[in-house]
Order: sequence, then structure tokens, then C-alpha cells
Amino acid sequence: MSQSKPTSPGPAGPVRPGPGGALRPVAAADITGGFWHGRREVNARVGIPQGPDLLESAGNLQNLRLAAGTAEGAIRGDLPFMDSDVYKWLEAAAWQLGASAAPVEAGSAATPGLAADVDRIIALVADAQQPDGYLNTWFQVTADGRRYEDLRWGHELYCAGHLIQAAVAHHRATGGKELLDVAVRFADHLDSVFGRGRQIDGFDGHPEVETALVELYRETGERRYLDLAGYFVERHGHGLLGGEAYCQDRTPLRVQENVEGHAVRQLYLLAGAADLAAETGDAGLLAACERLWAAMVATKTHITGGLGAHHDEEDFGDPYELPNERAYCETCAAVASVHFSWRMALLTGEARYSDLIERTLFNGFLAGVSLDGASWLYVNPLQVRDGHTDTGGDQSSRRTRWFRCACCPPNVMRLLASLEHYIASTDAGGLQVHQYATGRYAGDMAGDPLVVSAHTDYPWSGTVRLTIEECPLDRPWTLSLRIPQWSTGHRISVTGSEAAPATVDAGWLRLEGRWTPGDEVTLELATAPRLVAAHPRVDAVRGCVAVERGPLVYCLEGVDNPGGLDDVVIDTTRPLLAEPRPELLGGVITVTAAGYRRTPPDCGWWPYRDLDGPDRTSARHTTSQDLAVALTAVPYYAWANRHGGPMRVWIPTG
Ligand code: FUB
Ligand code: ZN
Repeated sequence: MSQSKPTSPGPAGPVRPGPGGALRPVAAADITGGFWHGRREVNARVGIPQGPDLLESAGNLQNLRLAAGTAEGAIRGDLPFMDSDVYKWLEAAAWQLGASAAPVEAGSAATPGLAADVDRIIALVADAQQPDGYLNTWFQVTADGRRYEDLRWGHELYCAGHLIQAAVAHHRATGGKELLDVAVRFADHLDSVFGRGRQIDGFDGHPEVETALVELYRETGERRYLDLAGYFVERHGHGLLGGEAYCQDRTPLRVQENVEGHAVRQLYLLAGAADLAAETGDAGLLAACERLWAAMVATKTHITGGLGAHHDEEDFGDPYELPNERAYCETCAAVASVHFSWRMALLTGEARYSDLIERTLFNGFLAGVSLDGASWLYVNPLQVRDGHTDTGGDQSSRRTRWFRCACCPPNVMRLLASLEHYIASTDAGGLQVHQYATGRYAGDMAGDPLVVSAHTDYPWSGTVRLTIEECPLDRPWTLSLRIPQWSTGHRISVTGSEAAPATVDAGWLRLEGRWTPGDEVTLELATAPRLVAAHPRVDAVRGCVAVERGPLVYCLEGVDNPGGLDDVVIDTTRPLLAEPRPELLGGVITVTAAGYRRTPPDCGWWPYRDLDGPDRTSARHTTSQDLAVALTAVPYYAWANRHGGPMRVWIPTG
């Protein structure tokens, strides 16, 4: 591999931007306790270790052997992107292996076995690669060597992207080059076909390779990978793949007004565009990313951070088309949203991107994995009706052990395993804390170490204590803490430092001063439960409210509210009561609201009726037959862990 730029040590996580952006992830991060430590411990102990067996039984590993010619038989599975499940798992395992203090319970055999599994599976991948660098088991085994004939659906470059990301992770986390060598050979092959050797003018209908190639450029210094990523991003939207929004081919990003088409495809493309803007300083691309992010958040994002309104084609819907029981909100779209927003946070320095990351992580993303780490949701609806029937499978409202299309589980694994890298950043003026998680975050300011540790029981408590561990003593610098969008009030106290009074600037609380190791800052965010209403154009939830507490969105589940959820009404005039329940769902705080179980009107055989009488004069339709009930809500991330009954996030007010 020729090097056109020396590689530089830097942030060890999935995103290592060059000097162009506003912020840089801290070089070393470690989540050592609290909420996310618990979720990551389950991921390390249960989630990731089950991967090899599941990939074996689903046939992904056998497909690699078939492609390598070391086994005989028919291809397993019926999707051309099954290799990507292997790569996403490898990426997750690599981050896990690299975690400086692996959050694996004492006595667990996960970590030693994991390294061997990773080596074994990397060897399978390397064996399957063709001499010219091409690698896709589906096309090698089933297509008589035909390549790139179905860019709309073939996923060959999408799989290459996941391979590259896994390889970068493996290299950064463990120093191993085996997978990186495979990835570089594939990237060089892609460059010879689509890049400098330009045999084909095209791109993959499922973006992913774009962001991966930028990261490979960051890892290797090889400029061709950045150029190839730029070429792919620019070729979207010109009708090369039939002009479909599904393939991100209807409109060039630079002029697109709102997110559209397949949600994950759109978001991975935007992540790649943000990466490019960071590396090239392309103001037009940055403006497009900002515009599309803002339009997406304002008009197409569910309260959970979930994205993608349609089951059909896994698409974004129209603006404000945000259904409940038919919400798609694929878990992968939540992962992709975090990827895109983190790149935007680093590029612009704006807090709102990390606000969306927080909302997504605690709600739409985390619901995708069961509390025990062993089963998954692919779609994340906001309502399951009383008596819901479900045939299971990818689009089920029930947790499932694995899927025919198993994109989501290893995506959850890789984000959880690398989560510490999404917490803090530095710039020339100081350190920024984007997310609140107990741990240690070590960056630098112009080469001088800047290390902060955090202790918190977030999200249950809004109190976060930060301790300065190392910092320059000879000059002032700024500690920036994100004040979440949901916060209704905060207090800050500082001990030791001569920090100037805090200022709040577009979501960042800035504390500028001279600091000394041992100085402490305590942030207290008000976490009283809240009722939240949606923009009136979200017709699906008109007349409804949702319950939130801190960053958590809550939901009602049938198991806590016997009698069903289709007829419940919340009384918004009565206070909400938060109650710690250490024995419930791994330890949660529930929120109880006063409400009614409504007796629906008798409509006879026709479920519609003329509206007159009290219906036209009274806003609240409770009657003497309505039963007063206490409605108990649990965090949305924890739903569907006890039973297969109904659930709802949005609660009618009348
Ligand atoms: O097409 C590959 C993956 O499968 C997508 O990202 C998901 O939406 C699912 O369709
Ligand atoms: Zn998925």
C-alpha cells in the first residue's frame, strides 16, 4: 500500500476526523460504571459471544467456506448481503477486544474465546477473497463470477464498506493488520473498477462504502480512498440506478430538501457526506448535511429518535407522517442516525447533534436489544394494540433470537462495543462532554493532556460529577457540558477552580477558567417526569401525550396496566409520580399518571357515528362509566422483555 500522508495517532474509535472539523473525539475513553456500563457488560458477556454460533447456524460462515472452495454445497440464506453480518460482528468483537478495561464480569470466559473466534473468522474472510481483491460470497458462489451487474440490490459495495469498517476497528483496537490487508485489497480493487481505473460509472444502491472509505483513508493516509468516497457520494442522485429515492438516486444530496427513501441507505450516505465535508472542507456538502439533518429532525423523527415511517421499502414517509403501530424505526436506522449525528457534532461543534444521539441511544436504539442481550427487535413500533397478532420474523413486535435479514443485531453489538468513543471531544480551547456516562475521557489540548472523569447515576439521576484529572496548568481552558434539549432547569457548582461564571451557548454550558487536577464540577439536571405533545401536524398522535423523564421516553405496557391499553386516557391535570423500582426490568424508575379506562361508545355494527350532543361540546369524553385508573409507565427501552402484550407510547388525553 503506498502512503501519501503519514498516519497519525489519534482517537481510537470508529471516527478519526482530520483537522478540518470543529471537534475531535478524545483519544482514549472508558465507560467504567453506571447505566451504559451495564448495557455494555451484557453486550460483552452475552451479545457478542453468541455471534459465531448464530453466524454458523444462519450459514454466513459456511458461505465464506464455499467462496474459498474449502466446502461444497449451496449458498446458505437468500440475501446477497449476509457477509455484512459477519463484518459487523467482527467490528463489534474488535471494539470489545480493544476496550481498555473490558466490561466483562469476572470469571467470564468471553474475552479469551473472543480473540480466538475473531482470528478464526478473519481467516475465513481472507481465504474467501479472490486474487484481485473482490470478495462477496453471494456473487462468488451463485453468479458465475458476474459482478456489479445489480448495483441497486446487489450490496457488493455495501458489504465492502462493512468489511472496511471492521478492518479499521480491528487495526485500531488490536493493532492487527490481517483484516486491514483484506480490506485494502478490496478497496484497491474497487478503485480499479469505479475509481481511477473507471470501468464502471456507478455506485451502490445501499450506501455504506462511502463512510468506510473515508475512514480507511484516515487509517492509511491513502488519498485514493477519499477520492473514491467523494466520487460515490457525488454520483448519487443522477439517475444511474433508475432515479429511485430508495437507492438514494432521485436527487443529488447538494440540492435535496429533506431525507427520503430507505432510511438506513439515506443515513449512511449522509454519514459519508459528513465525513467528506470534514476532510475536504466542502461547504456545499456541509450545508446539505446540515439542511437534511434539520429537516429530518423537524419533520420525520419519532419521539424515540426512531427513523423510517414505512414498512414498505423501509422508507422515510412524508413530513409529519409518523405512525404508531406501523412505525418502522428499524434498529439499524437508529444506529445510522447516531453515526451521522456524531460526525455532524464533530464537524460543527453544535450540541443539538448530541441531543439527538442521546435521545436515540436511550430509546429507539436501546429498545432493539433485550435486557438479557439475547434477542432483538428489528422494527421498533410505538404501539402494539390489545389482541395484536404477530407472525414473527424481521418485522415482528416480539423479540426474536435472530433474523433472516440479520442486519440489526450485529449493528447494536458494534455500537454498544464502541460507545465510549461517542462521549467526549476536545478542541483547541478545551474539552466537551456530549453524553453523561461514568468513566474516564482522555484527550489533549494542543498536545497537552486533558483528562476528565465522570460519575453519575444518569439517566435515573440528573446529577453528574466531573473531576479534572489532568490538564495544562499554565493557561485557562473551557470545560463544556451539554445541557440536554429536554432539560427544564439545571444547577452547576464548581469546587477548586477559578472558573468564570458559566454561560450557556446553544446547548453548551461553558466553564472557562484555570483548572487544577482534583477540581470538581457538579451538574444537576432537573429530571422530574414530563408530559410531551407532538407538533399538531403529526396526525397520528393528535390529542395524545407521551411521558418522558430525563432522556428517557416512557411507554405503557399491558403487564403493568391490566385490562388493555386501547381504551386508556390520561388525565393531564394530575401530577406524575416517579418511583424507583430496583426489582423491575433490571432496575428502573417508573412513572405513574392518573387516568381512566374509557368505556367506548356502543356503535353497533358500524364503528362510526354522527358527532353530536356532549361529543361536540366537551373536550374530555370521560363519563360516569369510565373507571379511574393509575397508569404505570416504564422506560421504552425496556418494553417487550416480560410478555407479548400491548404497549403504547402516546396516550390519548380524551
Ligand atoms: O439492505 C441491507 C440492510 O437490510 C438494510 O440496511 C436494512 O434496512 C435491511 O434492509
Ligand atoms: Zn437492520
